[in-house]
Amino acid sequence: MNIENPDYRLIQFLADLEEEAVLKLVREKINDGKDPLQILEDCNEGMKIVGQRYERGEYYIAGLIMSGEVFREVVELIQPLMVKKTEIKSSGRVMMGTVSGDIHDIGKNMAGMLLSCYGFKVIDLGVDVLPAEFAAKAVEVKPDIVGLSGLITASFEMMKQTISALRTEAENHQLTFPIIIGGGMIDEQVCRYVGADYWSKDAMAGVRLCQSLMADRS
Ligand code: B12
Repeated sequence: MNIENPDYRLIQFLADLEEEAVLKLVREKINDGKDPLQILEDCNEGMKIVGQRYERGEYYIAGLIMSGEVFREVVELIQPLMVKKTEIKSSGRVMMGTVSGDIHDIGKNMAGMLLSCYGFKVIDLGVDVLPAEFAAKAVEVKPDIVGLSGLITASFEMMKQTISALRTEAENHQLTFPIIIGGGMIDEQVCRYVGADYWSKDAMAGVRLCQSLMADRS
């Protein structure tokens, strides 16, 4: 995704938790045929400001909850456009979930929604998923790619444990699948620490990565 043409009004409305103003502006943008990905990206920028305000003690947990609710409503408005936007054909199977101890799912759901739009079959295990659950499900569904999401620092350790469990089961059952990690605080260093194959902090970049991984497999 890019932020070449950010709409600072939308970013600001979301940062200020102005629910009605956000939804009104998003509806206007949809009616004007604006790029739905750009709308999501602007909202994502607003969420980052919410996080910063929370860190500075300007917002409390209620602010985080509220921002999540507003973002969910925006996704509801955007989702029908995304389905119509792309042709549906099977591109591969991606199993994904948020690791144990972490209940953030907005980014994971967004990545899953985009992957579905681009023809991937998404097996979503939900949030707070234990390493053993990931591993058992991988044996059952034999995914082409596994995506782990995590937004809090504590998730890094869980990603590490989850990846270790997944690799053990993959070896026992002769499965091969690359593992991608995603989330706002992920970087190359985290990727190396947890032992993932790839990382992405952008859902659309994640889709492109999955497309290129599938191309390499065929
Ligand atoms: C909304 C929110 C919440 C909501 C979540 C609602 C929900 N259903 O998800 C609620 C209120 C539940 C919440 C709770 C908490 N939160 Co919170 N939360 C946020 C907030 C403001 C926004 C997160 C978000 O949804 N962003 C929008 C999405 C679209 O962005 P994203 O998740 O990064 O996803 C993008 C990419 O990362 C990528 N992506 C994500 N996953 C994946 C996976 C794959 C495979 C791929 C390819 C891509 C991908 O795609 C997305 C789009 O590009 C962030 C601040 C921030 N900006 O990150 C804090 C934040 C993550 N929370 C934080 C904290 C501290 C908490 C709590 C501990 C607060 C508390 N005291 O209880 C709890 C933790 C609960 C738990 N155990 O998980 C901190 C974490 C800090 C840290 N270092 O650990 C943050 C960073 C705020 C801050 N700056 O302090 N939170």
